[in-house]
Amino acid sequence: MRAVLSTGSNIGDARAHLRSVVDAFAGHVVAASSIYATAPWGGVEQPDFLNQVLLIDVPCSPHELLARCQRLEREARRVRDVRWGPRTLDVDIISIDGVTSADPELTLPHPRARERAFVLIPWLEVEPDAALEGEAVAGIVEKLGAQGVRRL
Ligand code: A4P
Ligand code: MG
Repeated sequence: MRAVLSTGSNIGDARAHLRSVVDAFAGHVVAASSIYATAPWGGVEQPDFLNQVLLIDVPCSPHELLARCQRLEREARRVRDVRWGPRTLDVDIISIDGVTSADPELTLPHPRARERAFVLIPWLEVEPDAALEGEAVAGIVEKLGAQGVRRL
């Protein structure tokens, strides 16, 4: 199974936090996008983020993958306080091939991905014909605009 992960950081050594995810999935990473500097999405005033998208071969069940992602967030000493606020590391599962789920613990595809250029633009870089619920990601991005997402 193939999964699309979105990673983000805007506290501390953001590049190192993103790299920790690539390292943790070493051997399963099919493609890694460039790193993007992105304006904060969601209305909280905070520093710009760095964001990246990874395509990985899922080495485990979807829930085990979520647990691994959350472990990486914990290892980055992420503190959850402000929703959509600043964070050392956020690892979201955007989609897993062939899996749809309405479970709030793990909703697939990620319910807010289609509103977020910081997810979709890096995703397009590594998978130009990507689709989200049957819709071409390229078309969704065209409607959204760049939202302050710059490739570094
Ligand atoms: N959960 C359900 N589905 C999923 C999924 N597909 N992937 C559950 C990951 N987690 C999923 O997540 C809350 C719960 O969602 C988890 O317990 C998990 O079981 P969280 O990461 O603790 O909550 P959060 O991150 O505070 O909220 P949310 O809505 O997930 O925020 P996001 O989506 O992570 O957004 N702007 C820019 N430019 N770049 C960013 O990276 N990130 C955020 C955070 C806001 N603005 C941003 C960025
Ligand atoms: Mg999250």
